[in-house]
Amino acid sequence: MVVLSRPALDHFSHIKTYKPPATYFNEIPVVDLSHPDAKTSIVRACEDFGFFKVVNHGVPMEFMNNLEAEAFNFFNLPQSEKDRAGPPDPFGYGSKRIGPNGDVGWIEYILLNTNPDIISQKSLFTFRENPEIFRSAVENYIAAVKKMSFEILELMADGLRIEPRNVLSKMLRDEKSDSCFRLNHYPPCPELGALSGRNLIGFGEHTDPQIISVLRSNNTSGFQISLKDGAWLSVPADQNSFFINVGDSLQVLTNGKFKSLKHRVLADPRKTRLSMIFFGGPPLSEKIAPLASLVGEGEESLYKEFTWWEYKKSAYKSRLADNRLGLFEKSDINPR
Ligand code: GA4
Repeated sequence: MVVLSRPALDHFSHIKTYKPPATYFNEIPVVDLSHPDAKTSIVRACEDFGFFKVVNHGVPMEFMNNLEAEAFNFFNLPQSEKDRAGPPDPFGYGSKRIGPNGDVGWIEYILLNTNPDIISQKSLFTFRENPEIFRSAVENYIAAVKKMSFEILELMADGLRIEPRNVLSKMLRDEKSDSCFRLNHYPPCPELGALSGRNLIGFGEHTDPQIISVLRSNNTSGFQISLKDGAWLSVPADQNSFFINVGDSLQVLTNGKFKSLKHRVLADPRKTRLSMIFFGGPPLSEKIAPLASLVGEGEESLYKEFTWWEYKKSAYKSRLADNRLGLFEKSDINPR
């Protein structure tokens, strides 16, 4: 990524550095997947936050480390090499521009479709000497993370006491599941010193449109979640764990009981952040509407039914920070 001068930096959004009270740090829910009652803590975390950290997840560290190393190999290539894998359509390599509608961030990334047939050829061919090493690092990692996602969604169904227990996971297990995967590289931004007391936005605030997102990063923090009172809470990095976000579609499926959480990433002046995120989505033709068993007696369904394709189409017309679910709400009762 090209180093920018102070005036050029002004094109990026920055915010006044904000330090939330230290007590907030104790609030991030941690779910031990090996605990017999993991389902109860998952449900509580999704209701209260729409976010939690997962430990004892069973994904081999080797897969996480291998992919991290391969990702760094890619991002350390000369710019002209990386550009051959872009621009994103939406898959492929992208730098600074996020999505098609004018959002920018202090970031470069690779976006991949996780369908095994189409793990983007475009981004992998740049590894002309070792495309297979990169491909297998991506595939091993995604396979293990998918497996963990299925387990989490099944524990969620158990915790919500809904049947069958694969009611949520089957949307991701489906071979037509429209899931995607993102490798995000946030280079350090030393020029930030010039913007004293300010932070540069790496990835602007947004909610994820899918069902769940599974994030893993190296040990550089920067990820922040939005709390109910509007404050931003910095999530301490933990390279050995995963962080789960409820997506918009899961908010709808649970009739607003689970919240899709707004989050963002701030750039660091000194350290490189590398994150990998699996976005678990349903097949394009899947109908998304509150599950009947989750609309209690006397309660109303808060959302109109839509297909994932309709939601996705409308999401790609929006800006990152937009409230994408607004269009699909039945009345003006806003569950957020
Ligand atoms: C946010 C979640 C995922 O990163 C993503 C993003 C997508 C993109 O980068 O192309 C979007 C964004 C995300 C939501 C609104 C639209 C589409 C950029 C954007 C402005 C891959 C996704 O599925 O939705």
